[in-house]
Amino acid sequence: MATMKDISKITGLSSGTISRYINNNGYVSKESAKKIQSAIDELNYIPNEHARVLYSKSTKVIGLIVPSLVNPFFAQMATVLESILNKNGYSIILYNTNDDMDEEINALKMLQGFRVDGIITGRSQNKELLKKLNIPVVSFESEIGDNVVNITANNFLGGEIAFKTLYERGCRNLLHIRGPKIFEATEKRYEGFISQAKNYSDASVDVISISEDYSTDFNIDKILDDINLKKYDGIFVFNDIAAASTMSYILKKGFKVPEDIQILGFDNSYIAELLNPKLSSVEQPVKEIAKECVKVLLKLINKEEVKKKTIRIKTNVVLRESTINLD
Ligand code: XLF
Repeated sequence: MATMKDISKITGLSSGTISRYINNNGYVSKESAKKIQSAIDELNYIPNEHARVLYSKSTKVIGLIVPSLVNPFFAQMATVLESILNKNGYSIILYNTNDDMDEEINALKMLQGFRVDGIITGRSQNKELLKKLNIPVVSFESEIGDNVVNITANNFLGGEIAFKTLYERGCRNLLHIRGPKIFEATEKRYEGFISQAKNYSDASVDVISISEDYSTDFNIDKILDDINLKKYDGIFVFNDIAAASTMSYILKKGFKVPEDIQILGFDNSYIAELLNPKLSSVEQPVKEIAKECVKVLLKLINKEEVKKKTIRIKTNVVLRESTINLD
């Protein structure tokens, strides 16, 4: 395996210069940088990560913790976050906790052990532990407090938009399928939806709560079998994957979407386009949220001040075929 000495032999440069270039730590002239890079390419040199970490005190690794990889929104978030972090010279270690407190604690301990430079966590439940970590942390969804910066879609506004979207399309008998009460994001969606509904006395809203996010055992039939769906002309579901199962159930029962019942999801994840009919959905702007997470985390890593502790990203509705077209 090629070593720094081999690069030194080819380039005629000192190991100090080569090490500064490889660790991106100090001045190296453009000419020397070019020589070193072409020697690295020629020798297929792979830096010794242990040595590099000891030298630079940075692992260039970010821990990413998500609650559910079967939920397309989190799969998309992880993909986009990884790509932005890679462009900034960071790799990731990914943990999927299945919304399990203990799995999350285990992930946090492992990441501390790996000496990651920072952590990005979504829908975290271990707020006290996160606050105590001596590592920069950015959270999407849960508001942790202290030095942890929270970056999230404006879920309350999203809930308001959801109500208006269905109301403007003629829905007056609405059902909201509300997320698990421990999810901060979906609680805000519910509050926004209900607060808008209060402005319209000719509309009625029923709410049913679901106790968990989509998993491979998720059984929408068990939940909807007891509901008299004939009563409703519009349903707002707390996220896209649950909206997809709801729509499939409703179609199976012989209702037409959107003619009999209009359905609106939340996330605007990639599955919205793949469904039949295509799902209208309030957007969580994944790219913007991810960009902001990385921007803030890098600031925290570089010990720059971040004044805003909660950053809410504007959201909007993306209309497709599961709601009526007003044009
Ligand atoms: O935690 C919420 C519930 O589901 C999250 O933002 C999501 O909308 C992802 O699908």
